[in-house]
Amino acid sequence: MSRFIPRIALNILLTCALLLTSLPTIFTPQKIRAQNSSPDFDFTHLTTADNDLPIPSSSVQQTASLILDIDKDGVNDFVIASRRPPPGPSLVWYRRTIDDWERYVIDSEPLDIEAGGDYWDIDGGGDLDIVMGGDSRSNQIWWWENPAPNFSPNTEWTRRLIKNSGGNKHHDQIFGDFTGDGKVELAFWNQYAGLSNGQVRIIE
Ligand SMILES: [Ca+2]
Ligand SMILES: [Ca+2]
Ligand SMILES: [Ca+2]
Ligand SMILES: [Ca+2]
Repeated sequence: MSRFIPRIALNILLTCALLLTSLPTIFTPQKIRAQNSSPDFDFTHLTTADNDLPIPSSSVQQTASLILDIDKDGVNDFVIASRRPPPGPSLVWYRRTIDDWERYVIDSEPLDIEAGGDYWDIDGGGDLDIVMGGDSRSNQIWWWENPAPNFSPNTEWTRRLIKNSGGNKHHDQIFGDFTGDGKVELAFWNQYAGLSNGQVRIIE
């Protein structure tokens, strides 16, 4: 489970960085020194508001982010999920280039994606695939097949259904070996599945 710890921390940092884009009057300096960190360690604040990054979607609700190395070049990329309204790409990734971030569309269709998401090589093809779950308007969980090495900014990934029944709302998913048999399962919350606080379910 140790692999999840740094990734979760990075996800939190990324989410905070994206949230900060809505607070330009507070965080106008481009360099933000991290509290309680080495004096030589700085964050660089990039924002779509200043065109440092392309906007992810016409949607005004960016609900989930993931950090993973999609193209397997040894450098992390990141994913942004959005939900309606208004319509727009529901899932994009930002590919790290030598000195910039390039936006690639994973899925142009509008989906009601909830906060959460995770990644794993679901099909065993040697590249990391992505999972997201539906919000309170959706009973679906989806996964997208990484098309590596055939990437282009407008080449969308194949989306497949993991769940299309039962209760709505799936706020968080995570891959792990929860049964201790050496094989990875997918666990997810299903908040509207019937119990007062929803249910945690595991799919092998
Ligand atoms: Ca990469
Ligand atoms: Ca794969
Ligand atoms: Ca693949
Ligand atoms: Ca297992």
